[in-house]
Amino acid sequence: METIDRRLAKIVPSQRQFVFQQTEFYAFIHFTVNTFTGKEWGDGKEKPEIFYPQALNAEQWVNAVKSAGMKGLILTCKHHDGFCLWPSQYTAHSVAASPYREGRGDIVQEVAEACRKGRIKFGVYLSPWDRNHPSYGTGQAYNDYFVNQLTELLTGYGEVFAVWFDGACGEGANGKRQAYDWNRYYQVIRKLQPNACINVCGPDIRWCGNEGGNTRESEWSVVPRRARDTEKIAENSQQGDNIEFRCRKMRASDRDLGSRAMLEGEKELIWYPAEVNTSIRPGWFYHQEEDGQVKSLEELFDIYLRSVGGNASFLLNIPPDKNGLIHPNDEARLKELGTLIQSAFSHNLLGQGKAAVDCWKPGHGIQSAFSDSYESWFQTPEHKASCEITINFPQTTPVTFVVLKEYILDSQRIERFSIWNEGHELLYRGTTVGYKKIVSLPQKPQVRTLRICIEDSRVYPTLAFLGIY
Ligand code: FUL
Repeated sequence: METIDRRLAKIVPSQRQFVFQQTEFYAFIHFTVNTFTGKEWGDGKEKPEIFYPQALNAEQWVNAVKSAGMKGLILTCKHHDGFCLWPSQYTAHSVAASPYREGRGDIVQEVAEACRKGRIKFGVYLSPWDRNHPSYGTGQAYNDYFVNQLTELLTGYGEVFAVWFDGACGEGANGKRQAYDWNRYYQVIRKLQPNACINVCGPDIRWCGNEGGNTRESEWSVVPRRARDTEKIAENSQQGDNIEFRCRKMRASDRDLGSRAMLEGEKELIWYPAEVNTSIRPGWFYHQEEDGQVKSLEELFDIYLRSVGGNASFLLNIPPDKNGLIHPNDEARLKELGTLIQSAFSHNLLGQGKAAVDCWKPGHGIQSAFSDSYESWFQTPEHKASCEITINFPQTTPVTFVVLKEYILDSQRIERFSIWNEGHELLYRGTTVGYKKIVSLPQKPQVRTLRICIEDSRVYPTLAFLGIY
């Protein structure tokens, strides 16, 4: 029988997931009638006349996003209130009925174009829960409506890198019950935008399980197939479907989704990497009273290190204000964050040192991990699940970060590693690496020698990149 570690090490990303994971850090933009009412969830009864951002400038959004080092943007084209930021031909509840650009505006278009111009990726959020459309709750008619809207978004605005499906539904036990035809939605997306990932209520990218920027100690991309259903709980519990049972009580927030012990006995396994989403302010939408509550630089950098540097991608929400602009406080913070990230990782000290390893597969020596690309990678011989990498510096050097990246095209394998100095002093002990692990050494140890011990892995470990900063 095949051993569990061999079975797990066969699970690899699809091409679209692999490309997506390299996006690392990208923006969420929450913007709708809520921006004008001050609410977080609109009820669908808002008058389109209230939607009037008089200075909207999508290029300002894109510039702010780029200044933080983000490589994509996902726009709430329709939030739970049902108001569409594009002139959908399937509803009157849209920008077309608002005073914005005298009813001739199309914010999806403006944002998609600004992204293209700024060379970042563009993605769409389309809320399945719709509190405005009369067909919501009727079954097929709403699914048709939803597919029509998806089709508009996926055919009218160029390449889309992500379709973000929110699991939220606040109808409650006595509210409307809509059976979403997920498989039909997925088929439409695959057909119209085959390179797009479907996030959260979708098969490609997994919600990390909280909205506070919390991350797991050990983040695995190889998880049980049933992890795909956790975000459909809100919808299914409304329909009396016993998904709790089907999911064997698995939740997106569970601490362990992918250790060997957890996966033992799981019939179906999938590659399903995590995404951490949080807002730069307390709310998802802009509220003037939160102008003084923009997350601090330290907090944002910390979330970045734990998400992008913890085998997850980071989706950071920045809500434009009533004028249709990103507030100067948020704008300034994004720029600071970008500068900090850039300076933290600008100078790889590995170049000054001499690296050696105690074993390697021919053609995959440690120097194969020196350049940050997937063209070459380090690998131990097939039967060795551990190895020891030693880096000697010509003089004592302060080290703040160690960056490790697995060659994930060959799965996620490392289970345990540690970092030591020349005095056999333990500097760090960790578990998973995955797409990227940023080890923070806030005490900035002065080292002459750094030893990285990969202590255990699934069959054999790989490294696509090793960096020391
Ligand atoms: C939640 C929604 O209810 C919030 O309004 C927001 O869009 C967040 C990203 O997802 O489920």
